[in-house]
Amino acid sequence: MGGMGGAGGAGGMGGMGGQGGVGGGGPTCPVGSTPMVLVEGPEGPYCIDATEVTSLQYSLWLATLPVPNTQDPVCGWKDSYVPRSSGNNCNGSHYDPITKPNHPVACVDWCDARAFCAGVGKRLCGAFGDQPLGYNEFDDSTKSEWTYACSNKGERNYPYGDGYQQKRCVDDPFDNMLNAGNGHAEPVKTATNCKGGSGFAGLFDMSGNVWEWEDSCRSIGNPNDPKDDQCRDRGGSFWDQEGFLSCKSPSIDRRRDSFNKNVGFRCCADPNNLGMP
Ligand SMILES: [Ca+2]
Ligand SMILES: [Ca+2]
Ligand SMILES: [Ca+2]
Repeated sequence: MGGMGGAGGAGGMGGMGGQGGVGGGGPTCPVGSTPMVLVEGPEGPYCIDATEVTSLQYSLWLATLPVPNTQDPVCGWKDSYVPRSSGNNCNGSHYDPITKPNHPVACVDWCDARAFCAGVGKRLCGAFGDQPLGYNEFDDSTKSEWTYACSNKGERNYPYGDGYQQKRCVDDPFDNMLNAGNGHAEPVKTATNCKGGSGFAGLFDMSGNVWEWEDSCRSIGNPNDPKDDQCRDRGGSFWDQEGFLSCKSPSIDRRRDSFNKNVGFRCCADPNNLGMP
């Protein structure tokens, strides 16, 4: 069983624990890109990135020269996956894989996030069973992969417990200044106690640091324009205080094509059922 520690999901493996472990068969998470945590979900095991996707990880994907946007009709307007370096508080520091490799990539829109996840063999977190999540189901841990993992299977309001703890995660107070939009993200896992409990010990920054895009959108505005549709992002950021930082906080309504220095993402994936029939 020692091998399961790497997946961070040993505590939540339940009945599958006996078959788990590297070399012993059972579900494991995809290797490569961002390390993942194995979660025993209500509809079976799934994987979620242990951290927000970093600038270094994003750069390695960009280096493969992904072509926008060949697969997803709602993202057919994309002509580049390079994070924005101007507008909406963005500058070159929000995607700097050389000097800030472990900072979360920010200034990316929903389509960037979706394309990255697919490009590395994962998917943007949504509903169980590899489905988009209903726009108003963000707070339902029986539906949302993101919320289920963040809330320790629906048991908690925050990854670490029921009550909000200032500076436990990278929130606005974290840098000891209430500077709202003038704050900044930290390298992933900087808030070492901003993590899930027993079953999700390796899961960091679900509250705060950067908001995280979710596969949960609704058609709104011009019905022929997917850019002005609204999509969820989750968990709040360094910009935010208590109201936006819980596992069940809704996003501000954000356009599919919106980007900002406090918005990034992480991916989910189906496990590899090694050795399973
Ligand atoms: Ca601050
Ligand atoms: Ca986050
Ligand atoms: Ca629209």
